[in-house]
Amino acid sequence: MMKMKRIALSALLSLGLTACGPMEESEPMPESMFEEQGSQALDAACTSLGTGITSHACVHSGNPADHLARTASATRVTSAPSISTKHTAYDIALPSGAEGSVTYVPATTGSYAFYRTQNVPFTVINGSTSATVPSALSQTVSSSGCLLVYVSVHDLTAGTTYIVATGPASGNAITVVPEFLDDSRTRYYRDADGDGYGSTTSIYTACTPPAGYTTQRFDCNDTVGSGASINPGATEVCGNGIDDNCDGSQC
Ligand SMILES: [Ca+2]
Ligand SMILES: [Ca+2]
Repeated sequence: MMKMKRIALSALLSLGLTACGPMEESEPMPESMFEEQGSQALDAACTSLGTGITSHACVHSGNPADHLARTASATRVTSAPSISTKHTAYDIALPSGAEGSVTYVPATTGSYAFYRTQNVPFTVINGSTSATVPSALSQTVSSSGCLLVYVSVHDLTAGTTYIVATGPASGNAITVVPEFLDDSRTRYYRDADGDGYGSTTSIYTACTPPAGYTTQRFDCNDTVGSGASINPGATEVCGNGIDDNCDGSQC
């Protein structure tokens, strides 16, 4: 019974707590995952955010109903206005020509992406220790029709009050969209033969997957070379003895 419970726990963890970076589902769950499940950080293999999480943030920034206004504190204090609600675009008014501060208290430990409308100084500070939380990843954002231009990812601990200091910024204002990476993961399937359809081996990540992965699945032959012409998008060729289009039958 204990073994079954452990297997079930392992399955749940792999579905819900896999770190941002790629992890082959066929790999066994490392023991460390059980011990560190509450403090996972951005995986070292994650070098950029995938289009899924960026599109998600852009939807919030583009929806007037998802916007909330905040007036930043002029000083770095843990009593500064909060921007802790996910899926929200915070329109932050900054002190004229100067930096301003808001706070973020994560509900869950993990990696958080802070998308924003200007690439200006942006510092995340642990309100308890005053230590700066370095960005695990930062990059420009280029998404058609989206006002978000920059994002940085920070590994945060649940319940800690973080001071987010930003600015000065043009117009003394900046919009920030906080996203939790585990909320916006996409499943990618291994496509060894490069035909655009993947096999059952997959990774589930908010990051850009390594080369050779696709969002389409159901490739019944992912063999390099010979499998490239066999996939759900192929035309069935009668009489060749092959299920070319992966529908389970030949004609
Ligand atoms: Ca394939
Ligand atoms: Ca067929």
